[in-house]
Amino acid sequence: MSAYSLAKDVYAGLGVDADAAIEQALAIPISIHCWQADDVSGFEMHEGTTDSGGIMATGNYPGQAKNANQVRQDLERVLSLVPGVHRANLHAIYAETNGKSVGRDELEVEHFANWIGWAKDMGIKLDFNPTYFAHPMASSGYTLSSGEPEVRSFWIRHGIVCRNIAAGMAKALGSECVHNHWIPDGGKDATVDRWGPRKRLIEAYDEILNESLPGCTDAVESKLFGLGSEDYVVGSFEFYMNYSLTRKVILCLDMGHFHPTESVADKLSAILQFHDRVLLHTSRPMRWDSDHVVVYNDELRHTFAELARGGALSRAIVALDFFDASINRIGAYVVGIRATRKAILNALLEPTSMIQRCEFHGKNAQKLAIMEELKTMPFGAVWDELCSRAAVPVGMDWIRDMEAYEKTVLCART
Ligand code: RNT
Ligand code: ZN
Repeated sequence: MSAYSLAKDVYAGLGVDADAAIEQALAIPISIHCWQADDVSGFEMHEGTTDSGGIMATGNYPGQAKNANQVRQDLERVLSLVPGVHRANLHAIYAETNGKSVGRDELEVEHFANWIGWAKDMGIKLDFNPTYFAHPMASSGYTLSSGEPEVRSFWIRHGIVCRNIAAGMAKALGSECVHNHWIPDGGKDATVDRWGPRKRLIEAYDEILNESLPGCTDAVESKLFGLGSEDYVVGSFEFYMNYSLTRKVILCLDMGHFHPTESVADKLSAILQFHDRVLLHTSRPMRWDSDHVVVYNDELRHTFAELARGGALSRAIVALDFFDASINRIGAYVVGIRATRKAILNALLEPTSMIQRCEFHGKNAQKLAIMEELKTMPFGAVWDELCSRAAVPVGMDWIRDMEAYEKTVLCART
């Protein structure tokens, strides 16, 4: 008897159908961020020095992708090592402009023609993000909420052209394109005008989102603090929670964007009482918003468990958001993507009604005992089966593939 059929029987004993869980777990799309491949650098050319805009990948492991072809090459390799349905998530700075300098407020869907063609070839869909950071016009630390009309209108134009690009991608690929707005705006220290920027930010988004664009699904992402915005973040959680609800756009929860003891998992059952869907940026904060590679830890497990318990897995849009330049970047991707899919599978294997019944009847010791036993159930055998059904390497086998790719491809990059 195979390890899987034994495991399947164990889960069946708890009333859980492992085959169905595998099938469901494979079908949930995970949007792979292109920016782990090149450390959030992008390929645009512009004059003057730029600040990273509050986010930064640290490390200089060999193999950073230096152009869009290399990013796509890396993503293809990654896709061959991870099970299930995936999408690719781009930022505006990944436009291909044929060596021409094109302003961020002049970008068009044509600048993403190669990406769209590639997505078609790969049979995947695209998501998109305006890039409101790492640009001379963002050097004051304020973009959409800036008090300088020129700066603010430049970024409003950027938001508008990016929505058109997202709608174009959606049309070309026959799928909605999730278009997530994150801005770095905020103050480093003792900010005394906290009202003005927030008021202007509302007005800016209202202008950007004015037109209804089929296929473009807008989301807004809050943050607690960033590099250079330690004291004040214009787009805080309270700001976006209210903005998204009143304007009917999607709220994005990045797992690294809250106080360290806050649980994103716990927020879901509150937010999804009011919202149809939520965008999740899976990330791993270490002491701060460090964007470490996602691993299969309690936070991730609890997040997906909460969604599954609420029958809400299809109401979460799952997108990865981490970047580590200190390790093999293919490895970073594969670890994070596999961990995310594992957490989804784990959630689907929970005998939820059984433990909820215990709780309902006040049998809380029994509940705790079952949950402890669940931790050492033969989950690994079900995960391996999922990988083998998806025809991707099982267990640690993918590591050799990563090493071979490093030798032949990554180390050859200069
Ligand atoms: C930054 C946000 C944002 C970015 C990406 C590149 O703190 O998390 O989502 O990481 O858009
Ligand atoms: Zn994010």
